[in-house]
Amino acid sequence: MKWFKSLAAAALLLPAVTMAAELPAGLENKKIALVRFISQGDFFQAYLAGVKAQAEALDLELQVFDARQDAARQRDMLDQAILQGFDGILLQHGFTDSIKDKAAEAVDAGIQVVAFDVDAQNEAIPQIQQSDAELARLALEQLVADNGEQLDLGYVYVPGFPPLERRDAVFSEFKQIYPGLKEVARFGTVNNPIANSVADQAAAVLRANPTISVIFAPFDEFAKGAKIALEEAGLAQDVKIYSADISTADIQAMREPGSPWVATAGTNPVVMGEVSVRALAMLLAGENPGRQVLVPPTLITRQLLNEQDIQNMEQLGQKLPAFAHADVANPEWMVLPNR
Ligand code: SR1
Repeated sequence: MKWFKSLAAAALLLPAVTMAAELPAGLENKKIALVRFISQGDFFQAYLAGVKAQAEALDLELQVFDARQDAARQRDMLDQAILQGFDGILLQHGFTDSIKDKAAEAVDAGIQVVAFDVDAQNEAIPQIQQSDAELARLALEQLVADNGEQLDLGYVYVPGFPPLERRDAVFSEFKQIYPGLKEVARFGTVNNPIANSVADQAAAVLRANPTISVIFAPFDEFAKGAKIALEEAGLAQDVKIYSADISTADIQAMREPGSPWVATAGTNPVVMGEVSVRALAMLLAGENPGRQVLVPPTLITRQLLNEQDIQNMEQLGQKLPAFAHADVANPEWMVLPNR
């Protein structure tokens, strides 16, 4: 049994990753930077966890620059990342105007750059996204299937964010296809804490628009805000919420008895973080992940969560494998984190 014990001891020393073929030489001793505009909320915390796990699996040194929703700070941080000689930069959210020229400067300096949910308007920078049009379509089709084509709805929206703008384009199409869908109020903010700020706005909107029977809130922090307002106004049984994104906290909120939050469409944000780093690693290895790196979303209803008794993201991944892993930016040699 001595051999068995030493084998078991050796196994414990192995890194917590799934080993694939040998890593390409281009990935040795590389430093990458995550330059993020927004970080508060379940989605962004989980996204960071995915970035860290995938960077560790590939032995990439990672530094996180957190602009905390300050566009000028994000620009400065991108500048710092260029000056500090990072080999790769992952841009996460932000505004085209504040990063476009700096992102081009990074590319010209030979730094590999990828962007998640921010448009740097640069052909050399792959764009990573959750197929936002499909995500909005899934949520809106469920909204119409549940509530019919004639209804007054409230819409939570903030312009300027590419994922929200892509979802908004699909919402506009739906309103044309179904003229009976009446958007009677539009509101929204990303001021921290986002959910509470949206709740304050939603409370006023609901008071002024008693005919609203549905709220379309295509960001989970927006949906949390709408839910708080509906519950405080005693309207949780009368108004339904359709959203984007999913997290363990969201699953619990959707499953609360009498919750108005009945459906959402999304991906696993941990997977989005992993895919973002994998796309960057492919560039560092001299491979092309493609101009658009898309991760398909899935619809999740309150009914499904209750019927399958899904309590958290881990169980969601067991029932719906799309939430555990995305076969995107995943060449033969890729080393995946163990989850
Ligand atoms: C303010 S933008 C918020 C969105 O970014 C990510 O795409 C998440 O899906 C979230 O809904």
